[in-house]
Parts: sequence; C-alpha cells; structure tokens
Amino acid sequence: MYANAVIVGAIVDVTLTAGEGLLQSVEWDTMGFDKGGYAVSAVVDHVSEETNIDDNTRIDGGVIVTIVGDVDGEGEVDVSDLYIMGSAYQSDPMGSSWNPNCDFDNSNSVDASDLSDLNENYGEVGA
Ligand SMILES: [Ca+2]
Ligand SMILES: [Ca+2]
Ligand SMILES: [Ca+2]
Repeated sequence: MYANAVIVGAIVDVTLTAGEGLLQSVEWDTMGFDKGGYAVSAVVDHVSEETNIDDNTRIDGGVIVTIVGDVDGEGEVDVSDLYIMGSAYQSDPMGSSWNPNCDFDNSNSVDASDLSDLNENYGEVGA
C-alpha cells in the first residue's frame, strides 16, 4: 500500500487461484509523516503468466494526516470537532453514529479517552 509514492504497508505470500478474491487490510502508522493529504493506493505485483496487469493498481481516496482532535481535517482543533465528536460519543463500530475519525486511540469506542485527547489539543492549528 502506498501513501503518495511511499510504501506504508505490505502483504506478502498470498496465493489466489484464477478468479479468486481476497480482502486485506493494511494499518498505516502515520507517525513521522508530514501533515497534509495523501493519495492512498494499493498495488499488486504481477505474477508469471498474468495476462492483465492493468488491474493491478487501485487508487481509491485519500487520507488527511492532521493533529489529534482535528476530526474534520481542516487543520485546527476547534468547536466544530467537538460538535462532531458529540454526535459520535459513546458509539462503537456497530452503531449508526460511529465515526472512526473520533476514535483517536483506535479502541473501537469513542469515549472519555478520545475526548481527553481532543481537549489536550483544543485550539491547536496545524501546518
Ligand atoms: Ca491482474
Ligand atoms: Ca477541525
Ligand atoms: Ca477510543
């Protein structure tokens, strides 16, 4: 998996038969990356005898790396982020109000710990 042109994760030793599919997830640790937008893409190496290599790259959406607490990704931790967190508060991934951007500690719950993280950075403005 790439973030812009940087490899941020890889899955190795996958075997598939013709026509078979596989859903994989890759976790990207954004520590050390500059704040800003990144295009995310997945690339599969081609194998011997593969006839269609045009479908080996998938570019799908982007990720904004920003300050912890900047839920809406506009570069500042402010009341709008607090409002969004309020809507997702006490939710988990099964709930209709779930918002993964509010789960800063990746605990699968938007709770007091996440609110504390937002509060810690309240007023911060990113680069
Ligand atoms: Ca292919
Ligand atoms: Ca914000
Ligand atoms: Ca959490």
